[in-house]
Amino acid sequence: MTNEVKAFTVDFTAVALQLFAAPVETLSVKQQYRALAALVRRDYAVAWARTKAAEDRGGRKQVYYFSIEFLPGRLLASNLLNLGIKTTVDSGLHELGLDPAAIYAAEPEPALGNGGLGRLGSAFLDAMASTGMAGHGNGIRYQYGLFKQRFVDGYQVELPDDWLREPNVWETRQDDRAVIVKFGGEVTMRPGPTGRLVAHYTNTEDVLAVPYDTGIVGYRTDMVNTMRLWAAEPVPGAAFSLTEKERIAAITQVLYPDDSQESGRELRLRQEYFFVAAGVASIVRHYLRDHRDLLRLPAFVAIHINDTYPAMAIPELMRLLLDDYGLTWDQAWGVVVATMSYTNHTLLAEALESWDWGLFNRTLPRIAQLIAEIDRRFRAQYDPRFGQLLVDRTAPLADGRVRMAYLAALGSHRVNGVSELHSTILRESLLRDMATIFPDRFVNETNGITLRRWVMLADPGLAALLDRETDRRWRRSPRALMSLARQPAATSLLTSLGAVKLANKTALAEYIHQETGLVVDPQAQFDVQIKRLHAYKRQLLHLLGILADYLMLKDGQRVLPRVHIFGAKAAPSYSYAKAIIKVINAAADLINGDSGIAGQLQVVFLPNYNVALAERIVPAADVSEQISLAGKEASGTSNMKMMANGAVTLATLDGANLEIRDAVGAANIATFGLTAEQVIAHQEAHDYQAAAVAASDPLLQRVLAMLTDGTIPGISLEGRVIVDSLLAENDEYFVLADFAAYQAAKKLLAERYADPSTWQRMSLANIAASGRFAADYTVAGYGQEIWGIRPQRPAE
Ligand code: 26Q
Repeated sequence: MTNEVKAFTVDFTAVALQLFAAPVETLSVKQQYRALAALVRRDYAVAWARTKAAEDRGGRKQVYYFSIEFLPGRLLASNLLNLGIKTTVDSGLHELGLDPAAIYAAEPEPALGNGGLGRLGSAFLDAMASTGMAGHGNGIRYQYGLFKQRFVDGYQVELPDDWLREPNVWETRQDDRAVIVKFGGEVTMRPGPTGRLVAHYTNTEDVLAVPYDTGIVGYRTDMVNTMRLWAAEPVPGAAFSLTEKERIAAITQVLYPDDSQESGRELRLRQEYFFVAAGVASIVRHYLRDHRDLLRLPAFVAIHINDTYPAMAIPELMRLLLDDYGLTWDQAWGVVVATMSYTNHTLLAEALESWDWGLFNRTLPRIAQLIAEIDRRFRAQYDPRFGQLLVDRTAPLADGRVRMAYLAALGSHRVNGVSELHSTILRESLLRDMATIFPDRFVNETNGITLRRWVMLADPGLAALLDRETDRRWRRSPRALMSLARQPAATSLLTSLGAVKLANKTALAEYIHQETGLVVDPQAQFDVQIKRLHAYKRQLLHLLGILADYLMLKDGQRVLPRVHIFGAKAAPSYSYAKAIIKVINAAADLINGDSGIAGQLQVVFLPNYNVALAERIVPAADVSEQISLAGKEASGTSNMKMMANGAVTLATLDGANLEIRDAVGAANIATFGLTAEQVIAHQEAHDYQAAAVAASDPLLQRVLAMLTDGTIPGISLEGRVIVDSLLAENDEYFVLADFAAYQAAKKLLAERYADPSTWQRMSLANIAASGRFAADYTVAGYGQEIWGIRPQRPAE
């Protein structure tokens, strides 16, 4: 035992004893987890305090990343890794006869997000801390996170995620930093001492916002940034009824599990204003401790708006500057625009956020007034130059609604999309008129991922191999992975890569067996689709492909042995998505139970997809399905995660898939299907006829028949709904149009897979090219082009 390991076991035993008054070996795994976490917190406490003190000295510009969702994943193992003590701790735990993996898995997952948008926020916090950028998160401390998903008879059932029933060891409640947020009431303008009109609020509903801070530990740096999440409570000392108390608690009670439609609920509006107002107030208060001149705010503070949900930061900062600090409108607006920046994450017009003016006005009267004034001044200023039509199309207020994307773009000095294609479509189509008025505001920042979590933590076998090949350089300089692709790879490297993948697949096969009872063959190709369930992401295309393969097998044709693995949650109100889940599960039962094709085709839908489950699946993927309808997926990030773990992407020409293709070369990816331009052309010409496509393809006809003719038991309703969406409703997402091309692309990947050395070469090329998608580079790009800050330790 090394001295370090020894020292750890002594410390750990002592902390455990102190916390639970019992020897560590006799504690439950949960208790062991809590003891270890307490020890880890102690380890970074000094660095956290130092980071905050350095910040208080006020010299460096700080970024505040406002996001209604964060998805950090479990923190214990990641903190150990970033602190550089994971190997020591793993050995120490083994010395004590304990199981590190079990202890790490005892941590409840903080599921404070729906998917990509929340995960991206957390990846950025990790990357900023790791590269030495002062960047903090601002969000909501939801009492209940995203629902837990179970399948009952193949149907999705949602269970509440009561994650705070267990103590959250990572957070610190900061009572002395609480702020009051005001809702409702009336606003009157009265002349103040200087004769200017001053806003007075009466009859407001006051809510206490209490911050809970979590340290964000950078990879091997002494920087610990802060993720600040706000909880709503009654103001101490104020009288309130039980219903009032409940109304307040409701603000931070639940994460909206809906990323499909804008669900215009008052509570959501209150949530948005609550965390934004609290965040802006605490930033300004903090700023004024060391500075006097609010006109200089943008030199020291950048506020980033993660999609439009925090866009009220714009009128809220206006409100503070005007009402509380007496700036003039033009001064305040200048400060706001220079401080704010906005990322758009969606091209689905129906997903753009807008609010009913009446509701908005009742809930947030002063903010509504300010938006009306922003709107009025915008029209007055730009109408003469751009004409009324264009100004009408881009103004924040239209048709009795507040249009948040226009407000966000108007009040920010930068607007970005999250992949090249997405940013282009934003500029040329979705926000085209905005880009005409403000051409210099629009930039692209392609998404990125935390390679350390997705490779070092999730795939330690691969990480060890990459350490050897790059002399560990890839950990800090992910682009160093490119050296793997330069020379023809040694056979030994390819063989090791194959062995790592097989071991990962074997581990996932064990998990599948444990969770579902199904036995899958780790030698078969693992074909994976993991993401939220959405019509545009086209899990349905994947399913139709499986059914076609099944029919071919039954006809006696040979196909490559394949295991299809799904992970996806559907919004509880999204019945079409839920129908697809049911049909995939029912098809899985039929196919997995058919002894006539045993071992050649299997389908697994793993329940409760979340970050922890992704960490099991991603390292085991051979094929990464990224098959959204072109022009719909803003970027995607599971594509990057699986690529970094050596999967080959099966992709439409959408989102970041295009950049992945450019990075790996066309030979190391399988792309297929309509381009975004072709899709738009069909939509404009109204010349797509789904039924005609089906009629001309006998295999496709048989596949569709299976959905309604009873071949798949128990789906008479759902099968009908799906077939109707394809035929009667003319297949909004062009599933049938892309079907034949999809099958051909899949077949190509089957052929490549049949020759292990060819496949391993492709796999290696993907790993080698994945470095550029590290979030370390992404945040550096934001720093350079948007926030005006630099990493202290940039990734090379
Ligand atoms: C809206 C209204 C009411 C309640 C909830 C919502 C809501 C919640 C979550 C709307 C949208 C979301 C999440 C969107 C999201 O995750 N988008 C994804 O962002 C990723 C990061 O940029 C991209 O990679 C994905 O392409 C994009 O789909």
